[in-house]
Amino acid sequence: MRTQVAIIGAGPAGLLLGRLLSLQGIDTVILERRSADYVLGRIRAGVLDRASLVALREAECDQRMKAEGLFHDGFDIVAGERRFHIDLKGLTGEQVIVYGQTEVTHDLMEARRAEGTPTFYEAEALDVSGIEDGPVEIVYEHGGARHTLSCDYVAGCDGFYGVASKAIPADLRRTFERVYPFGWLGLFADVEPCSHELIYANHTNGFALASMRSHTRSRYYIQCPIDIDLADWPDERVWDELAIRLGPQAAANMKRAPAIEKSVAPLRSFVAEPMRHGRLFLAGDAAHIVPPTGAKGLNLASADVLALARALTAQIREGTSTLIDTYSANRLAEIWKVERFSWWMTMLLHRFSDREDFNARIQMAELDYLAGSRAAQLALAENYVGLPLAG
Ligand code: RFL
Ligand code: PHB
Repeated sequence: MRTQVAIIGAGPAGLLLGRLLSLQGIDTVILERRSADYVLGRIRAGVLDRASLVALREAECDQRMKAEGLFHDGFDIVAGERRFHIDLKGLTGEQVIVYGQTEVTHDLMEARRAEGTPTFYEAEALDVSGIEDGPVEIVYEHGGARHTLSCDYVAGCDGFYGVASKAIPADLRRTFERVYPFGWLGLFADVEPCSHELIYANHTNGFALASMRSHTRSRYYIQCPIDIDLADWPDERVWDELAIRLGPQAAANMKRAPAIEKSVAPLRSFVAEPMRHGRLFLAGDAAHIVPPTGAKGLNLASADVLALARALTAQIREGTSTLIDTYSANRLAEIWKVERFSWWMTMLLHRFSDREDFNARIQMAELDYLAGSRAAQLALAENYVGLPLAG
């Protein structure tokens, strides 16, 4: 089999790239290790910023998001006894949209199905070769047999545990990582949210977040030790902890119901440099991870893919290499800003058991400053809605 751009991974990054390239008349094949149902069943991101909005619009896949997404003007921060509002719209003129990653994935899968462009599910890429001097080939396993996909370019959209980045020689690759000493226990329930906007809480028991997917579906998270046994966390215990951490106002409005999903996610910051080597390009979680506190993972993937689709289109259709040559450096400059923001939000809102009193006091001072300073709120808001996109 042969294609112009082989895409490894059918998460949001891979599907979005496939769609943007198809609209430019460029051939793609997507290889995805999991089944379509498995990919659709992964409950992850909930908040879309400017990058995802622009990307879905360019992909002509934003109709349902615009009709069913919840447009939010801001969110609340709870810190100790105090609850204050970050007025995203008033500060930046922009909103964010609550629209689940599962819905984004569903819409992109449908668009690809309607185009008739090939996606192979349960097709695991095992090896990528020839990215420096060709021929470029991907060996993959599908239906119990090994196959080869030949292509002009490879897009590694295969997430944190993917294989694409391993094709970059180890001596040219540099990674930066910070693993946080806790995780998030997430709970999904078919109940009305406790607030019409998100609530981020810093409590002495640890961080908590009240989010949602719709007016009838809530998504909650609490900070927890990474090695907890979920059997020790029956739903009632999670609800009790949420009620404590989110504060009395949220607790009074909180409706409880059995969890339809409950899981623990680790928190990590990670960047791999460079994002391009020869004919291989990385995008999304394959190149970087942010802790979810700033709601940026999916949005960063969207911004990568917007830039990569433009770069590959210019190269393939016009033979202009400027954009592919600058892809890695330009994206990394933006990515590090988002890494900084996500790290800052994480440091601001979580409990660090090994922290000295000094650091705890600094955290309280920072929250106090944020509560009272328009300048500090603007700095938060402009990052949360998404910094301006290059180009
Ligand atoms: P994905 O979604 O991990 O997709 C990669 C795909 O590649 C496949 N794959 C392979 N396929 C073929 N061959 C191989 N060898 C392969 N190896 C891997 C995988 O099966 C998979 O389908 O990466 P992508 O597309 O880059 O998308 C990134 C986002 O999924 C991620 O950044 C976000 O979910 C992060 N995130 C959030 N982002 C936001 O923008 N806003 C949020 O509110 C937000 N909340 C979250 C989050 C992530 C969370 N978790 C669970 C980590 C909340 C949580 C709890
Ligand atoms: C979510 O709804 O899953 C969500 C929202 C905001 C975040 C992280 C996750 O910062």
